[in-house]
Formats: sequence, C-alpha cells, structure tokens
Amino acid sequence: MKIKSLLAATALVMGLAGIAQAGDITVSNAWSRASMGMARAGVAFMTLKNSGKVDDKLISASADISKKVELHTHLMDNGIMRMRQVESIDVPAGAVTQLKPGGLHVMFIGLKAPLKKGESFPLTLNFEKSGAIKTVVNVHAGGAMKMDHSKMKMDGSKMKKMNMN
Ligand SMILES: [Cu+2]
Repeated sequence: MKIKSLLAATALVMGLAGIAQAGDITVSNAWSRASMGMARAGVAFMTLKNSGKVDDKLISASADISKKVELHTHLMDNGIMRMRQVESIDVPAGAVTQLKPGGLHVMFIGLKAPLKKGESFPLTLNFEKSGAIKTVVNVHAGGAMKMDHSKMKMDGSKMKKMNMN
C-alpha cells in the first residue's frame, strides 16, 4: 500500500514537472515560487542527476523571464543567510545534485513579469560536457515551499496534497 502510493506520487510529479535529458544528465522536478508583490527576482530549484562516469557541471542558465539568470548558493555569514553567485554547480559522476531552498538555486534577476502560481516557463541549462538541456519550470505557491522539498518527496501523501493546491 505504501509503495503503491509512493509510485503514484512519483508518476504525478514526473507528469507535472517533466524530465529533460542530454548526455548523461537528467533534469527533473524544476520548480519556482510565485513572486510576491513587486519582487523583481525569482528562484528555481531542481534535481540534476549524472548517470554517467564523467563529472559534469552546470555552467550557466538562460530564460526569457528575466534580464539576467545567475547560479547562486546560500552561505551563513555571521549568522545571517546570504546568497552568493557561483561560477558553476558540480554534478559529479553517478551522483545527484539538488538545487533546493536554503542551498543552490538558479536566480532570475530583473523579472519582466510576476511569476504566478500554476504557470510554467522554459529554462535552458548549459552543462560543461553534456551541453544545453531545456526544461520547464513549474511555478508553485509562494508560501507552500518553506518546507524542505527533498524530505517532502519521501512522503507520497504530502506530495499529492501539495500538487492539488
Ligand atoms: Cu539567489
């Protein structure tokens, strides 16, 4: 019973988020938060999987929704969480790299329009070895994403509920 509901939830996630692939890299579950009010910045999170035998890295990203797209991480600086731009995001051979709240993310600076819940937009990810991968980012509700997404994936019932929003 438990396995069944987990599988159903996984299928649901794949159906909504889509899977994009090039070379040994698979991009899945790309999502963003609805932007608040006049916010001019947005973020995207996703799962990057390298099923090959060679290390790869995400070196840039591009999208039409903002003036600039950067790769960022979060760092603790004197007890304050700050964002910092990074040159690249490692996706080691045989490993999974999670872009998630409080950690690595794709940052959209100078949004041309607010990100609205239920909408989606294309994002191109450029990998050093595997080249460009186009994925679709689904915009979720702003408040629903305070929870740790990686933990939520383990719980099928919660995931289902979240997608019904
Ligand atoms: Cu950022």
